[in-house]
Amino acid sequence: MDNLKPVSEVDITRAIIKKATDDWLELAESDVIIVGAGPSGLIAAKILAENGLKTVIFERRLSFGGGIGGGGMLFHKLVIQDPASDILKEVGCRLEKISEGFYTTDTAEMIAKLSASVMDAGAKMILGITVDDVMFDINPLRITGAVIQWVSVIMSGIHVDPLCVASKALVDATGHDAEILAVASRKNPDLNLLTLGEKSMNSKIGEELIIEKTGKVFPGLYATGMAVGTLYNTPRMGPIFGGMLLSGKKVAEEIIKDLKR
Ligand code: 48F
Repeated sequence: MDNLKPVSEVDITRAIIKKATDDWLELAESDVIIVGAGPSGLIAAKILAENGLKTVIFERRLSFGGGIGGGGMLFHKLVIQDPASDILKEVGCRLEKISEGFYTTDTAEMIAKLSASVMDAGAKMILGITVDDVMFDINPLRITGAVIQWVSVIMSGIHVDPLCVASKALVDATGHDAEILAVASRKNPDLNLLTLGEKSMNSKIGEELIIEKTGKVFPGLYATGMAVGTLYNTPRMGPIFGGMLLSGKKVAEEIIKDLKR
C-alpha cells in the first residue's frame, strides 16, 4: 500500500489560512472584478487575464457555469452558433454539428473547458462569495469596487459587516437579476441607472441587442450577458449561448481598451 505523507489537522488549518490570506491580500486591489461565473463572466475573465489584467471572479454558488448547467429545460445540451463557436473550439470544447454554423455541446463539457481556460489564463475564481453592494468615489463620481460577504453569512440572516475589494472595472455578469446594477441603482439614484427588466422571448433579437448594448454603464461599472438584457429591457433567449460568449468577449475588449489607455 502507498504510504500517504502524514499531515496533522493543524498543518491543514495553517496551510489553508496562510495560502487563502496570501490570495486575498493580492486580490484586495484588483484590476477587474467579475461578479458571476456564468458564460459571459467566464469568457470575459479569460480574455482579461490573458491580456495581463489582475482579474477575479466572485461567484456565490459553490460551483461555476451559471445557467450553462441547466441546458435546455434540464436536457444536457445547449446550442451555439458561428462565429461564437470558435470561442468554444479554442478552449477544446467538442461541438456536434447540426447544420452549417450551428452546433450543440454537452453542458458539463462547456462548463469544464471554459472554466479551466479561465484558470489557465491566470484569473482567480473565488466561490461562496456574494457581492452585495458597490463602492464609489466622488470627484469624479465612479464605481471603485465591490462589497463582499460570505454567502453563508447572508443565508444565516445574521448581521456581519462585509469587506471590500477595489477594482478599476467592476463587471455585472450576474445574469437575469442584474444584481449589481440593481443594487447600485437602488442605493444611488444619482447614478441614473434604471434596470427595466428583461422582455419576453425572442432569441434572435435578444442575442443581437445584448451584444450591441454590452459595455460600460457608468465609469468603473460594466455589464455583460443577461444583466445587459435586464438593464435595457431586451428579449430573453433561452438555451442558445453565442450571444453570451460574444457579450463576454466584447466587455473584456472594452475594459482592456479603457484600462490600457
Ligand atoms: O445566469 P448566468 O449564467 O449569467 P450570464 O453569463 O448567462 C445567462 C445564461 O446562462 C442563460 C441565458 C442565455 O441564453 O439566458 O441564463 O448572463 O450566471 C450568473 C452567475 O452569477 C452568480 C450566479 O450564481 C450565477 O452563477 N451571481 C448572481 N448574483 C451574484 C452572483 C452576486 N450578487 N454575487 C456573486 N455571484
